[in-house]
Order: sequence, then structure tokens, then C-alpha cells
Amino acid sequence: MSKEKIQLCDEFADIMPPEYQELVESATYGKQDRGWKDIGSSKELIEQHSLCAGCPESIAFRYILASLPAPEDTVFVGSTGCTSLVFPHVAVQNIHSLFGNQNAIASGLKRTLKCRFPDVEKDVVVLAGDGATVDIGLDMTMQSWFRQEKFTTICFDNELYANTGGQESGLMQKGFVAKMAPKGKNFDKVRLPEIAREAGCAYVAMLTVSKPNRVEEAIKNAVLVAREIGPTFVQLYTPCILEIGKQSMEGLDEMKDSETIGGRFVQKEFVTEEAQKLIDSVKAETKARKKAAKDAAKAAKVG
Ligand SMILES: Cc1ncc(C[n+]2csc(CCOP(=O)(O)OP(=O)(O)O)c2C)c(N)n1
Ligand code: SF4
Ligand SMILES: [Mg+2]
Repeated sequence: MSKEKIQLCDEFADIMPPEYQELVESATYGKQDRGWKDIGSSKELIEQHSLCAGCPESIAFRYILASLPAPEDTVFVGSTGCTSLVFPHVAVQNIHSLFGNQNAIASGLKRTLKCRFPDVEKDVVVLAGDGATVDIGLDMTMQSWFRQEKFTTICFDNELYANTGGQESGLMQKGFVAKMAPKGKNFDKVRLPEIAREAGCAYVAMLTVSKPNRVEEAIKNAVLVAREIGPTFVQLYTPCILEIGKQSMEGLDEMKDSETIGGRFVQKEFVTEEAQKLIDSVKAETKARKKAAKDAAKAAKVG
């Protein structure tokens, strides 16, 4: 599949890095039902990362990249923060925007891509931290939702400004003491999913990245709804293990604890009627296609 999407120039084939050769040979560009289960059996779209060992953002990146419906026609818009250091290692087009400006950049980009490629569906996906999304960039985030810009916003919520040493963020939980917020947070965690719903997002999901199938479903829903209907938002809890004093192996337990009943990250979804109809029809189509393929394989075996 990848060969139809990316190719090696014959003259340079022998000097291209092995990672690139592998990308051409066995990445999942153009694969219709790509998803997290491809991880391990095909070339991933992330070569390495510069995050702390065990940082849940790294697994979040892998699940998201594996779940994009069409990575070859996707452009990410990133913002300053821990996430931004990862984009140079990612085999999907991406733009680094000024901290907080990501949704304004994405709005312009999506509109431009629509004009430039009227016959190709180009997906735009913002991926930024909580500081960029809900504090410094909240105006841009909300304006893009009010204006019904057709792209997906993903927020890596680690409940503080990690990249600058642990300052308070709007998504930090009340009472939390961080290295650079020693008095403890005075206010409640901002209810961003509810804000997104009220601001006009057609699909909103909040979850941790403890379960790859759930992340895949949320990302696919968000990107497909954004293509057809309007803005979508996915908030993923990716705890900063460095700031909350956890070991590299403890991120998963932290996420699981936070998603149990009464926790801050019990999975939440807000879907408009129109978006739900679209999601249901895509699911039915996928099911029918997979069944037809299975039946055909069975028939070929019998024959
Ligand atoms: C315009 C601008 N203001 C402030 C900064 C400093 N700065 C860099 S990263 C960052 C915090 C990032 O926090 P968040 O968005 O939550 O991402 P995280 O590092 O937690 O993943 C800040 C304030 C900057 N680079 N540019
Ligand atoms: S500082 Fe925190 S969020 Fe940033 S890479 Fe390290 S563990 Fe992850
Ligand atoms: Mg953060």
C-alpha cells in the first residue's frame, strides 16, 4: 500500500536511510482499515521520540498515528510544549505554530487546502498541550469552534505546563501542588469537554490513553466527523510522570486510576445527532466491507 503513496527515487534508492526504505515498504499509508493493531506488524509513522522515558504522550502519539484515517493526506498543527519535540520524528506533514496560535493556523490551513485541493479530502489535526489549548490559546481554540472550522483539535492534557517545569494550568486539578505552583491550585479543573460542546463541536471525547481501541475509535470518529460536519475535540489524559513523581512504569496505573468511577477522567463523549448518524453509517459500511472480504476469502478456500 505505501508504495502507491510514497516512493523511492531510483537514483537515490541505495543511499536512502533504512528507516525511509522501511516506510516505503511497510508503512500503512493508504490502508483502508488501519488502526492500533498494525503496531508491531508494520512500519510505524513515528521513528523515535524525545519525551521522558515512560511518558504516556509517547504511546498516545503511537495510537493516534496508527488510527488516522488517511495520514498521507493529513497535516498536523503542533504548538510549543513537550509534544512539539516529537514532530520532527513523525512521518506525517506537520507545522509548528506559535504557542497558543495553533487553532488559528489550522483554520487558515484547512480553508487553504480546501481551495488548493478541491477534489482531495485533506484532514487537519491540531495536537497541543493543555497550556496551549485552554490557557494561552483558549481564544483561538474557541473561535475556531464558534466558526465551525472543519478540523480536529486534540489536547494532550497533562494538567500543567510540563515543558517549562510545572506551572499551573487551567486543566490542573484543584489543590494540586506543582514545582512552580507551590501554593496549590485554587480553582477547579476547567470543564473543557463541556465548553467544546457548547462552543459548537459536533463530536467531543475525553479519555485516557490506557486502552488503544478506545483511543482509535475517538480519533477516527473525530477526524471523520470534522471532514463532513464541523469541529471536533478529543482530550486525552497523558499524565506528566515527571511532575507527579511517578516512575516510568507507573503512567498506565495512573491513567487507570483516574478513569474509574468518580475519577477525573471517566470516559465522556458528546455527539450531535448529525455526527452520530455519520458514525453509525461508517460503522455499518466497515462491518459490511469486512464481512464481504471474509466471505470472499472463505469462498476462495472452498473453491
Ligand atoms: C508565545 C509563547 N509564550 C510562552 C512560551 C513558553 N512556553 C513554552 S512551552 C510552555 C508550556 C507548555 O504547556 P502545555 O501546552 O501544557 O504543554 P506540555 O509541555 O505540558 O506538554 C510555555 C508557557 C512560548 N514558548 N511561547
Ligand atoms: S516532562 Fe512530563 S509531559 Fe514532558 S516528556 Fe517528561 S514526563 Fe512527558
Ligand atoms: Mg501540559
